[in-house]
Amino acid sequence: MIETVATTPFTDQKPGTSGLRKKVKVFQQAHYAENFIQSVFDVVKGKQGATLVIGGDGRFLNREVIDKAIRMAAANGFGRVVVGQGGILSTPAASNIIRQRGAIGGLVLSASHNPGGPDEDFGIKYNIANGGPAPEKVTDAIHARTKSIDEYRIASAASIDLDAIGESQIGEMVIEVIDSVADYADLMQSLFDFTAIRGAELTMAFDAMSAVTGPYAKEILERRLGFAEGSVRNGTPLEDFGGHHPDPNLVHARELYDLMMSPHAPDFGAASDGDGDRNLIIGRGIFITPSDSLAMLAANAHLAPAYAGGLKGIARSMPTSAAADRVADGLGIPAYETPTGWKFFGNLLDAGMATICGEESAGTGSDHVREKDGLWAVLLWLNILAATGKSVKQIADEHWGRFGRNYYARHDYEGVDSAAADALMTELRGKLGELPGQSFGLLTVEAADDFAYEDPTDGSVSRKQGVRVLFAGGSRVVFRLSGTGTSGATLRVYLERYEPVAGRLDADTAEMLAEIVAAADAIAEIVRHTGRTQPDVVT
Ligand code: VG1
Ligand code: CO
Repeated sequence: MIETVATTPFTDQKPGTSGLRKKVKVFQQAHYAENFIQSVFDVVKGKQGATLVIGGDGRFLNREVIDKAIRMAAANGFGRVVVGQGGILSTPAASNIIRQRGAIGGLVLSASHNPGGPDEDFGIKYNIANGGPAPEKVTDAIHARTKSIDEYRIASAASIDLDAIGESQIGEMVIEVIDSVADYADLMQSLFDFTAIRGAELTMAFDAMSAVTGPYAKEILERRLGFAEGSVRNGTPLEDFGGHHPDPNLVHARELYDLMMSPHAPDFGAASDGDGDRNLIIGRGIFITPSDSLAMLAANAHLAPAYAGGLKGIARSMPTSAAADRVADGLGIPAYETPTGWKFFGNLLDAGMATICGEESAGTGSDHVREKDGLWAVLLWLNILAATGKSVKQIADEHWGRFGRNYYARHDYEGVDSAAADALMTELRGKLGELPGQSFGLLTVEAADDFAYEDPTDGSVSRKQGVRVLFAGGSRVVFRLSGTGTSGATLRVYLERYEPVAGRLDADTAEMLAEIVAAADAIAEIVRHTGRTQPDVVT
């Protein structure tokens, strides 16, 4: 009952920042998902008899692709597939299960913060045995395999029941359907002081954005921590996220933001994305940028039981603000700067060089798993609020009073013509040598480069990870193209200005960054290349 099916390669199966992401319609082409999954299996060594974890964020196509993946795993000799009930596993929960079960790896089916539904996006990502996204050498091997694949193996089987917890079999392979939430909720309970959080009697609003975190948040926040019923909003995962972008930023989580700025604001507001690895943090009357959140969490992490012994190091992606570096400096621990994407943190975490990692794109996490983790960040904030009795605003003000403030924003230009975006980056790269010494308004360029990263654990080098322009005084602008989009190009412009402790710590972000915004356009000629005078999204 194992069938070997002849196929021909697709030319567009190169994994991006976080796996292969395409329109659902692309994945619906005959053999498309199968080709990619077989290419993954072809590069996984030692799969005979091994355990594979499979789960996704519940978006349109989730069940269909899981069904194929399970039957292909059986035909490729895996011994056991562990799958979340209903096909549901948040990305951090999948990472946890891979680690707890000693699995060889896992397939995480998600397009994260991208919209879902028949006309929207889907994705497949392979995670390795440490629970983290496959590093570049693995994704490169998968991509190479997609270009030459000529057959895949699949078992024909009676339909697989993803809804009933328990075991069944296809041939020799066991399929184990597990509770999607329990192990993850237990892990969170082992890291944080749930008794203190419960006792603090805080109020909160958590927007699950009709995505995967709903069941996790209800179990942890409402059941285990005693937050009032209804504290979790949009808590039922929907195949199309109710038609919204499950992206926890000030544009797509506008309702939460408005609530937190209103007189009815609870103590704490938070949201997560499609697959549960991102977080948005808003206190009463104050939005905390993800870069600041990383820094504030790192500075206060010792207040939570799991981190009471201190941190080994802090890692951030290059476009993330340097606020975390100042904390590392203050704590006397190393700071690391990696390219965009969680896959670059895995080695640092495995080597015990870093404990907390973060990205400006609302991703924060620690060595408890090998993915960023939205609810983890929410719980660490709650633990800090409970332990200190302070408000989010107080924590932020005191942090800036101690370390200074990195004003920060990201401007996204979406759906830009790919050729125009490539031309912008190529021209920019071409003038890096002549930028130092040039002035733009009051800003003088001190250095400019194309970020390259050498992994300190294995020496692997990743080049062309984004153009950095550093100005005298610590301000900066970074340009890079997104690697997660599914149509056209997205230009991301990251803007940062440092104000020391004695400077203006309570000013308006847009006002503080205005000069850098003007310099960014002058340097990269955004208007000329893209025809856009305004970004589509400011976060
Ligand atoms: C974006 C973010 C990056 C993040 C990645 C995956 O990538 O910038 O920081 O790791 O999404 O996040 P890009 O290449 O579009 O800038 V998730 O939550 O979508 O898996
Ligand atoms: Co995500």
